[in-house]
Amino acid sequence: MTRPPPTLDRFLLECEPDAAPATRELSQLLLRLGVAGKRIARELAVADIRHTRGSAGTENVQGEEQKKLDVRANDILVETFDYGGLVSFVASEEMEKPHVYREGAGGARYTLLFDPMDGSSNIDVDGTLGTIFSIRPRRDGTEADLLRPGTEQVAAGYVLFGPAVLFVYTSGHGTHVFSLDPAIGEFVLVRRNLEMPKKGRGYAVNEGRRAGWAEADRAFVEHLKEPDPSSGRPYSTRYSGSMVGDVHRILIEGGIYLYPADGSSGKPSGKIRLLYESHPLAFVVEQAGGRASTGRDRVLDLAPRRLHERIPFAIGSADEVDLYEGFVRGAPS
Ligand code: AHM
Ligand code: MG
Repeated sequence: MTRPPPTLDRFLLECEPDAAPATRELSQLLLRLGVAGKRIARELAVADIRHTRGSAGTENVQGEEQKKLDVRANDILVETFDYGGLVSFVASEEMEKPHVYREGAGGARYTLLFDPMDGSSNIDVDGTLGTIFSIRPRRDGTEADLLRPGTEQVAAGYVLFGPAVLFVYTSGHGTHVFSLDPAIGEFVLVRRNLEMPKKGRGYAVNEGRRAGWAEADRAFVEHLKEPDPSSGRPYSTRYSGSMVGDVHRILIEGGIYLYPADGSSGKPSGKIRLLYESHPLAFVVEQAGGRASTGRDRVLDLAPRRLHERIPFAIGSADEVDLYEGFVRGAPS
């Protein structure tokens, strides 16, 4: 009898490296993130019918407009962990301060961070979106638990809302991809230990913001566009407005995603948030053989000083990230 590919719950039970109690709790946590992902996918699927697209009329702590679905996805995630004492608190791109749970908060082993709806500008046009998550060990139960390097993440991943709903995660033992089978309502394993290409042929960056970039960023992108068949150039631009969508493409096809510092639009450190976006995606991509860098430093080595800190962010295939760092150091290929 041929065995069907495992569902997420079976994979977590059978294939997570050890069955220590902490690992079991981690499996529970990941499973619940899968449930939250399914609920958010459902919200997106019926958004037009329920008239839930559009602005919520509020701003987040970074002064960005919140959409109704940003708020709804955040509420779903907060509510998902409001029982069972799995996490002591959650922190989110959409909340100024962490939300502390009362039940079991003291005994929980983990904390959870998320960007509930990544690529918010795609909400109103039915474009690709994602939910990014990062799981960390709970230490003293204060915000200081979070202001630590990305190497301390226990697990991280994202749910991609595209033509299919994908659940992608790592717990430090490879990166695995699951696809939601709507007929049974379960995530099913489609790629185990994903290995991304060492080199790609695409780049993702918002070139409309070029005027605010540093010279090295401009020179790097110009270099990618210059024809040189022997080194695979020119590269193709693939920018969707959703980093999860772009990074997922890069995981499969190779290439680089870039959000540099932008001096002209009030984003001297770029847009991407270290804790909710950069750290978790860096963990996933490194586990698939890729790299993530500010151009100078390995992203997973960085510890933020503040919860909502942003960093210039480059992520993708090892060759392209190496090349980018060469430009930043002033030593192009
Ligand atoms: P968000 O989490 O508020 O949606 O912001 C992050 C997103 C990324 O997914 C995307 O790559 C980028 O912001 C798009 O920003 P811009 O419109 O400046 O290109
Ligand atoms: Mg985001």
